[in-house]
Amino acid sequence: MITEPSVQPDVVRFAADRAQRYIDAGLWKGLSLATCFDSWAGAYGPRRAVIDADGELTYSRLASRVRATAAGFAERGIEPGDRVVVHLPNTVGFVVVLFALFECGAVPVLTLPAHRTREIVHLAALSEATAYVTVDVDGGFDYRDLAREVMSSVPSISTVVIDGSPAEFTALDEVRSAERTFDRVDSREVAVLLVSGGTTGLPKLIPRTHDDYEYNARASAEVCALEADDVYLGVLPAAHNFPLACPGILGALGAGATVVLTRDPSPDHTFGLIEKHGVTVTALVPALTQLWCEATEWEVADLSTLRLLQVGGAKLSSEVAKLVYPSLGCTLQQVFGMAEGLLNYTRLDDPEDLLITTQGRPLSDFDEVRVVDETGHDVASGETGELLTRGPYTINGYYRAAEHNRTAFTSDGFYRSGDQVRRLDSGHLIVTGRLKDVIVRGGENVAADALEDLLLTHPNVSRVAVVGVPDRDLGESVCAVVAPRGTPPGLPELRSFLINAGTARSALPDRIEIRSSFPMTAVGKVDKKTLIAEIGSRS
Ligand code: OOB
Repeated sequence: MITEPSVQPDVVRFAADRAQRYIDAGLWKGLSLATCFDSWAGAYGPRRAVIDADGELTYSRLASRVRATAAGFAERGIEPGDRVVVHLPNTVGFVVVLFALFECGAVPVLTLPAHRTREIVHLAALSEATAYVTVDVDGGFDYRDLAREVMSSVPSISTVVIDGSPAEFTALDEVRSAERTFDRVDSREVAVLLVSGGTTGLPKLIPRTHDDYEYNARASAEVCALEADDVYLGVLPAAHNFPLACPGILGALGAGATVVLTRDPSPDHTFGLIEKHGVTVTALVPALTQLWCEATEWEVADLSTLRLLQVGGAKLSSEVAKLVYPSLGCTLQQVFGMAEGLLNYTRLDDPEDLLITTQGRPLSDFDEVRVVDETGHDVASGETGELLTRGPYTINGYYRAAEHNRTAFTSDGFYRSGDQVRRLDSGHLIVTGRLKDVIVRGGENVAADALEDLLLTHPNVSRVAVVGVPDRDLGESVCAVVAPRGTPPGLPELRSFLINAGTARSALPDRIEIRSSFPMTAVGKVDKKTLIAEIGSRS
């Protein structure tokens, strides 16, 4: 028998007929992000492009820094197609490095500041990156120590660049050479490798092309009505899809707006920035949203310029959603997105009940969304099922992951999101849970999210995470981890509260843990895996 050699492509491309439809419809423009950036710089030259704690750059100044840095990268051996691990906090340096890599045709691997040796070594090795760009010290952590570990464990890395004091490495400020021209990159090639957001196992890499990512940012900017007078505040880590391209930094720069970047998401710092720079739009995860809303009670700052608060990354409870307008005075936009592609937005003129209770509807008319049961059949409208999707900016496979792609995608190219949703007749989606966020207690399935939603309506519960902890008799027991508001509630009280709300006895929490804070993932979602490990290690 002759066996085919196993060819494992790095990237699964868009099917030709779909690609042609996206081009014909004018969604994909056939431009690389470097070409786009050039035209933005040409159109908006003297306007302010980016601002951080150390200063600001106009579009023209940013463009010359980008061109000089791109030339410097090339002089240090970075070639078109090379992968470069970018591990930077929210600074102007991040924006310069990102566009300089686009300019010289390299592919940034966008890691988050909270990632540590385990993730960075894995991502650098998987992508066979040739360079690692990071910062000296941030948030009390010395990234140069991490750079040493990356250098010694990943043989492909030959260059380390540090934004700040470089120690034995190269300073970003020195990576500048006389400008030169680079060949234009094909817009169907990979522009960035994003990191998957899962909280289990090691992250995967998500290849986003120039065509799809540019459309992602431009269409998002349209939905948010971003214009040149807008000021976008980047609070979440800039390397995450949400603040990077939904519409985020790329959408704002494409619209000629100003981007303000901060490393400190706390209200006492960010409220001052909103007032100082006249911020109009920003994006937060639910936990920060709640903190910001509460902080308006004691922080005195003029937030009147803020017109839009985007919230996404995890389910926003309707309790917190209701607080946004009264406390911050701006429109709430729920965003249900994924680095893999599909974005859902509530629209600026949606009625209030949709803004508060739904996670939005697909960005593009070309997004295909299916809601299916366990057998893969479409459920009736309004029923819960798993969301499957494909479309003009959704990947067709993870990077270098042929094995995993076989189960993560259907045979006709739909991405299996693992998210459980309900679709309303308006097309708006309500996220009801994660397929995997189910606790199996004594053989019965308990949906953690459903319990969390109910518990949040208890007056003494400020925040809650329901997790399954290993249990000798039940397999898993249900633990409600509660950050209290006022007097901490007791277990009997919470159980009778849930019974009154119609919860089955088999799904009641077996225990309660009172905590003031939760462990968070790199972008600020509750990190249930760590929470379970912490609880497990104490029981
Ligand atoms: C965003 O992207 P990722 O890749 O970090 O995480 C994606 C996952 C989704 O599959 C879903 O499980 C969850 O995060 N998620 C939400 C949500 N937004 C994301 N779950 C409930 N409600 C929401 N609003 O998190 C992301 C990417 C782009 C824009 C916004 C968020």
